[in-house]
Amino acid sequence: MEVSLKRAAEILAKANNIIVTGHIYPDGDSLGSILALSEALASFNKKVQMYIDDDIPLVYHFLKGAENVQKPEGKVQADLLVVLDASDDERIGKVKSITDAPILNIDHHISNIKFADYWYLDTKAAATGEIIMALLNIMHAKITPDIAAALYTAIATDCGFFRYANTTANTMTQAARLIEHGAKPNIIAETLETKPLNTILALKEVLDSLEFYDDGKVATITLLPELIEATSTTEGFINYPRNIEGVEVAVMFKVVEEGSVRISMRSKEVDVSKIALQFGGGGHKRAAGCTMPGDIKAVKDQLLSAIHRHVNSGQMRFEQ
Ligand SMILES: [Mn+2]
Repeated sequence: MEVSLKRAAEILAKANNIIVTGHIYPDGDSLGSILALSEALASFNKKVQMYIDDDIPLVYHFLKGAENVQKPEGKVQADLLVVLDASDDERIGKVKSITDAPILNIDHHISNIKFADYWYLDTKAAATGEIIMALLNIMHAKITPDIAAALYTAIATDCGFFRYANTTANTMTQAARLIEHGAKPNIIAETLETKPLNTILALKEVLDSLEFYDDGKVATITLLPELIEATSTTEGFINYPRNIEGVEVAVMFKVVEEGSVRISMRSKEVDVSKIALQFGGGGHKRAAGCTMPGDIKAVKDQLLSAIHRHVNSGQMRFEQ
């Protein structure tokens, strides 16, 4: 059932034992939203448990409470499962099976499949963190400096630090309020932008893999397993092909293991969420991803011909 944000607040108010989760491959938005909502719920004396079926990238360990996020195991008592920033229950991995509690999903992905018992979806929000900010307001929750840092991280990371097309006046208004509540933009930006040396060395090789298709409108980078092993993170790599003049769609192919390729796409105009959906993935109009089985050559051929059709048809363009 679709619910208003006010109704979502009521559902949260009624629950006492709450599990909060987000998608696998956690990012700043999913993790920041989980930490912020969980701290707010705990301040209302709720029992809150945070679960993510994945490791939390080192770069986010500075967020208070990140150390309390658990990996799912066995069965957990709860009367509500809150799923943040995930469009599909497949995306929460094993957390799906630790409880039979009803699910409240709060999300901003256009590809959301409306799997939950209750869902609030705002595809105009730049980040789930932006929605959580509004929710905390309705709940009259106190925005502590830790909540402010978590939500600022959530919002800033999903809108490329207020540079992407999803950045709205509301995005900046919420960010401004978070700064008033103690978020430190310089410290958060510096922390997130600092990269280990191994990542910069990996980037040298990644740039060697640059390829162009469709008259330079499509640019790809490819990461093989050894390279993925050698770097602490691949975050931000896709911005290099994305930022090249004339490139419409940027693709990062990650061969995580033999026979499985993880794909991230970024675009300027083409709706890449539709391409990702075609291959069982999802995301946003300008940022989407999927995982495809097969060897890298076959996967590349398949995906690039799908992109080719979209880039050249003009049909998949969308209005600003
Ligand atoms: Mn998000």
